Amino acid sequence: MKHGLAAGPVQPPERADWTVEQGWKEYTPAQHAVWKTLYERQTRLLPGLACDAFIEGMRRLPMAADRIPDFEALSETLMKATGWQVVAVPGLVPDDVFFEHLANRRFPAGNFIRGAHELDYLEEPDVFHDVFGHVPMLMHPVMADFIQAYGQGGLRAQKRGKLAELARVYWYTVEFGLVRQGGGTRIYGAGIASSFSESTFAVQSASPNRIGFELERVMRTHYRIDDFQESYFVLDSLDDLLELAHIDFEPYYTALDSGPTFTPGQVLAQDQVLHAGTGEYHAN
Ligand code: HBI
Ligand code: FE
Repeated sequence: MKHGLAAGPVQPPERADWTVEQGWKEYTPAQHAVWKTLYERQTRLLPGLACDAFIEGMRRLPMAADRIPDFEALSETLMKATGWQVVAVPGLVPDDVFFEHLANRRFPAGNFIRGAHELDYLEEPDVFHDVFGHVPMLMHPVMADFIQAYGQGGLRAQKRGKLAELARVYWYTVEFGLVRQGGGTRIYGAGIASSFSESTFAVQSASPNRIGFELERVMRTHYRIDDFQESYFVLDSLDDLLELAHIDFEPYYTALDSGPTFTPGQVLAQDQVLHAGTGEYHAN
């Protein structure tokens, strides 16, 4: 089901936008069973850890334990709620292709699923990460606008040579974002919400830093792609993303032409530290 060779050149796409058929009928019982295992584990875990918007989005979508969701059915529900669609892709797509989809409110989702022997290891975003992790938040009007704005901004950032900086915003919000809710801290990022072990780590472990989200600070902060994050950035409210969606990044890009960058675990004097991490996890 996964296109391309394991260690070789990527096959050229049949369509310019890299979309493929989901091929729902080709999923095997074993693949539906992997979805079921992941889905049941995560839906049991997330109440109390994920924000209300995530749980509400999940509840309203045609998603269940018994089968891998059909992208057309998801799109129908999403379209009515926020004007988004889910389209199938064979894996990671080039940045400009990714941005073009988001700018047009199409979320590219991997159509393949990880194997039963690698439930917690992912080389590329699969259908569980993309659909279970991302699609519930696309039901939320503010996130729906923010991700579209990221796509539009991505195309500009590429031309401006500031893609790495903009990608950090996506990483620390859409993928690994936390938000304050009712006196606590909750998950809204898809990278966390789709991961069994990182869901509890991000919210409950003493190890990572939890720091109030500040745009320029985040744009200067490197991230880990190989392990849990050392720092999570916390929004006061999901509504903060609405402002972020409308910000002119140009002055930030100019500011970022000089000044420091920060390592993933660094804590600064200027930070609003909600929790100072012990760092014990990454020390081991
Ligand atoms: N392609 N399918 C897919 N999913 C992603 O999340 C993705 C991608 N291509 C590029 C990309 N992400 C990013 O690295 C950009 O956000 C910079
Ligand atoms: Fe993702």
